[in-house]
Amino acid sequence: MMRRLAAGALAVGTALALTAAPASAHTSLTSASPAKDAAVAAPSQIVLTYADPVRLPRVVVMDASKKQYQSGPAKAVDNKVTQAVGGALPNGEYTVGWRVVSSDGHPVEGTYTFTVKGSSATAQDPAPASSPAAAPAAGKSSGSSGWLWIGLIVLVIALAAGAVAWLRRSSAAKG
Ligand SMILES: [Cu+2]
Repeated sequence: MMRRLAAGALAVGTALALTAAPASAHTSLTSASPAKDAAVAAPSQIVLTYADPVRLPRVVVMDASKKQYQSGPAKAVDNKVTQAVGGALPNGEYTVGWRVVSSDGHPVEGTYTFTVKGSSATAQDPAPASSPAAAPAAGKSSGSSGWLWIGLIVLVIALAAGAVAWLRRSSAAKG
């Protein structure tokens, strides 16, 4: 009796698994490092492992004040996504937000948290240099050097105008 029940349950389970197969073709996160809810020393990278190969990964590592710590783009190799972390993470709770495209073309996303403890870094440390926000900042600095040149040219013109005015005035005084 029990064996027949077990066999029946197995058959039903197999049938469900087969019919569910197309729907579950999009992948899921199977493990992460640091792991979900883990309390760890400051990690230098986040490694996410999926059930299937993934593409176009995007990973954000954020502290409680929404400051971001990921450094550079996430890399996907087969079913593993690696995201470097810029600088040492101060103690506290972090949220990892991730988004990947699974092999069936569906985007999959999720979040989880982990905690850093025993870190010597303080919350006042500057943000990692190579966060995506650094790119517009670099553009801005070249823009400000452009303004510096314009400022210099204006200054030269002003000096020249002043010199001309001074020469005119001194020649008028003579005449
Ligand atoms: Cu799918």
